[in-house]
Amino acid sequence: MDKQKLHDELKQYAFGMGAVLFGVADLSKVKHEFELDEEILEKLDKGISIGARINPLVVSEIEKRPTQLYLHHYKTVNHFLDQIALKLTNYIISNEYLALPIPASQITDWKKQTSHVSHKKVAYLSGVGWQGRNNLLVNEKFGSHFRLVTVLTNMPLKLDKPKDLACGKCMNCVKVCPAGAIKERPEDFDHIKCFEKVREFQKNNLINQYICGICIRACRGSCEASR
Ligand code: B12
Ligand code: SF4
Ligand code: SF4
Repeated sequence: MDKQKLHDELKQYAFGMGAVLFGVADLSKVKHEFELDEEILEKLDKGISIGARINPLVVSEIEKRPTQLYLHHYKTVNHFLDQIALKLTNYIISNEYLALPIPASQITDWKKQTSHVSHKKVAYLSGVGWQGRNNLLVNEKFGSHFRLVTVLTNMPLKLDKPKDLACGKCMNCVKVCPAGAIKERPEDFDHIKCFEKVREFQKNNLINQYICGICIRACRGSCEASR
């Protein structure tokens, strides 16, 4: 089957399950960065990036701190993405190719705060969005109102390319970050300040999770529903 057809078939399958973003990245040059067994990585050279919407009304409630509603939504969307990734993986395997779903949100090294694979990196390389000032992936339609998951595979799929887009003059997230972690240049983002703030929220806010959501709220894209 041709690569474009397989790409479109998987995209349709993912969208049919409720995904709103989809792209395929060539990972051959970056996969050495991933925290996975070399033997596994040798066999997999593509990453399928899938995005699911974060509900704008849930996020609109976050003013100074994360809310209970957001906590539940965060967990539900992670679970939803893991289910989509699992179904897509099984579909690929049933077509005699290899596939590995990467958890939507699992920290493997708490000291370094890393996971097996960077979903943002795969999403950027597959044209899903760009690295915003808020250090999140930003898409022209959804802003940062989406979460991500990745499926690694060796299926011969048509590859997508990174998009040449950036934040431009927008400074919405810089103005609202309670930690002062977001700067004008995306590369100056202060991970430590952000982490200290989410830890403070976790301790004082009765929310047993390192979440915030304020910089998601600020980044609305052109999605009508998020205004
Ligand atoms: C650990 C973690 C955290 C840690 C911080 C880790 C860190 N140092 O950034 C904590 C707990 C603080 C955290 C906070 C948040 N997180 Co978090 N987190 C993760 C997790 C589980 C692992 C990230 C990781 O491995 N980082 C290690 C570094 C090496 O990788 P990276 O941060 O992804 O960075 C890569 C890219 O930034 C890229 N890169 C760097 N510079 C540049 C420049 C350019 C131009 C390009 C193209 C790429 C690029 O290369 C880096 C390395 O490959 C991911 C899930 C995952 N598996 O990816 C979610 C994830 C990144 N988190 C997410 C979110 C939404 C949040 C929060 C908003 C929390 C919340 N839900 O309320 C905050 C936002 C903080 C912020 N503004 O960045 C989403 C981001 C979705 C999106 N649209 O981008 C993810 C992808 C989870 C998901 N399933 O969607 N997170
Ligand atoms: S998650 Fe909160 S503290 Fe971290 S960068 Fe976003 S707004 Fe700032
Ligand atoms: S709020 Fe504006 S500056 Fe911040 S990441 Fe989104 S588009 Fe970029």
